[in-house]
Amino acid sequence: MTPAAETSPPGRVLALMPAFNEEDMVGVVVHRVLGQVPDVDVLVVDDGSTDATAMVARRAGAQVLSLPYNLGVGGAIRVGYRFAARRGYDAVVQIDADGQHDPADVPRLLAALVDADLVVGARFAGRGDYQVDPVRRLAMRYFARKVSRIAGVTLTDVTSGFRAAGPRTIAAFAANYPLDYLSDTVEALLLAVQAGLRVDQVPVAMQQRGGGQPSQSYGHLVASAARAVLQLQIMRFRASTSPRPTMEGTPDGVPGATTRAGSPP
Ligand SMILES: Nc1nc2c(ncn2[C@@H]2O[C@H](COP(=O)(O)OP(=O)(O)O)[C@@H](O)[C@H]2O)c(=O)[nH]1
Ligand SMILES: [Mg+2]
Repeated sequence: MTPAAETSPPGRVLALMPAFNEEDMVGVVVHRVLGQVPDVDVLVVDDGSTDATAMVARRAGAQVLSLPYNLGVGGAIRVGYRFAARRGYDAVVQIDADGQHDPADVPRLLAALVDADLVVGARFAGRGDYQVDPVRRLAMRYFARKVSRIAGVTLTDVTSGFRAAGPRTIAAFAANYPLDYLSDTVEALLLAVQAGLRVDQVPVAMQQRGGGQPSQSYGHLVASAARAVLQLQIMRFRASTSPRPTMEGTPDGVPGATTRAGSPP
């Protein structure tokens, strides 16, 4: 990939940032994203934060949608995709507000949209030295294997929330985006695959949190993982008993897309 390709954004780009009590880092992240992509618009979906997240984000140059009560990450992302679809954005890049995703990776994610409808920023795929505890790591590997098998695409990090989406994915996710924790990453990928969208991944570096608190307790993580496993089994069963649906029947239908294998890890 040439440096020119890395720096040319695919049309109008919206950086979509779900944020819950991220006053420590959201300003830095917004500022750095604005520095990475020419003419990017940044939308922070402030999800009932009780701190100064909205004010800090606005001061840094973001548009802020403040939700009246907490919808969770999936709900905030769905709101963001609807915003992008209505306003005719050509690409969305989802990036966390806590500083864990490096805005310097955004141009590479966007550049990969030339050949894909949805690009996942894959941690542990050769860039950076981010560590997670062994239990989480095991769960992540499990989901990656399952999703890759269902999708017929090699994806090594299906719980990453660092993603870029092209116009077809924007239409699909504006129409339907899963709300539950973990579904917002794992199930969203499967929805894209089942809609016939092309999914790919690029390696990204992952940082430790820059401030604030992780949103999920360990107990909630385990419960979410159990629910996601069940969901996967149901989706796999459905996939094995019915023909793969396309988006042609949906209001935002985007016919003609195909799925192809992602990059190897
Ligand atoms: N909109 C919204 N964003 C949230 C919520 N919980 C977490 N986030 C944001 O989602 C991103 C990832 O959250 P985090 O707790 O760091 O998840 P982790 O990185 O998977 O541990 C961060 O930008 C958070 O601010 C929520 O309830 N609503
Ligand atoms: Mg985080």
